[in-house]
Amino acid sequence: MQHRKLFAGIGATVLAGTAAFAGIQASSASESAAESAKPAASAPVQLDGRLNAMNDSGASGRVWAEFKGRKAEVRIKARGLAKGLPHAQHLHFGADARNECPNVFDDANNDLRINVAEGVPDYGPILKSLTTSGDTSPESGLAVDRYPTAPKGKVDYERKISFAPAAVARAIKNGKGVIVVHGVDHNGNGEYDFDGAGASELDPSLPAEATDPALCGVLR
Ligand SMILES: [Cu+2]
Repeated sequence: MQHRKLFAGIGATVLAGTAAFAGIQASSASESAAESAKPAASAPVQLDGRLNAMNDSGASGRVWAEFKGRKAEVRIKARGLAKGLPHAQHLHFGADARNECPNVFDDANNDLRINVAEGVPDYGPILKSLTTSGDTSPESGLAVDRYPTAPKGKVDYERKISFAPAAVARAIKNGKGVIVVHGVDHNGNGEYDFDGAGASELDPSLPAEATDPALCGVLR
């Protein structure tokens, strides 16, 4: 019984120690200790996820989020991204979305790319723009001057993000948020240009290279 508690997870280990002491007095005491080992509503919720390459970006990464109530400390570490170019990154969520990452079958127009629009049935619209400063609403989705630029292809990002309403925060905590890092240098010429894949379906003034997803991962 005590043995099982030790493997019950982060935080529970400490409580299991308390239960061991309580167990000396009475078995009912050990039961109430087990009861308190259940996370309270306000206890931090830890999520993480692997970021997998999309569109042959060659990138890889990881995401973590620690929720305290409706606020989350979000961290993204990635490598292998197009160097020295802005990489828009968002937390996507849609109540009607599948809450997962796209796959090759989502390439509706068979152009061998998954653009942002083709991924929307999977990950939904932007919920949070994971900018380096200022606004984090969907309006900053393409604020390319406020996103990491991946020197040497690497991103190490950390920021506290507020979520509202509570139902949305709950959905993310329940594993329905999808992280997408955008920006793929399809033709490998060291810049986002229209020769790579034409204009973005989101904003024709931007090359599709700037908006195509490079990494995707579900935050669970
Ligand atoms: Cu996005």
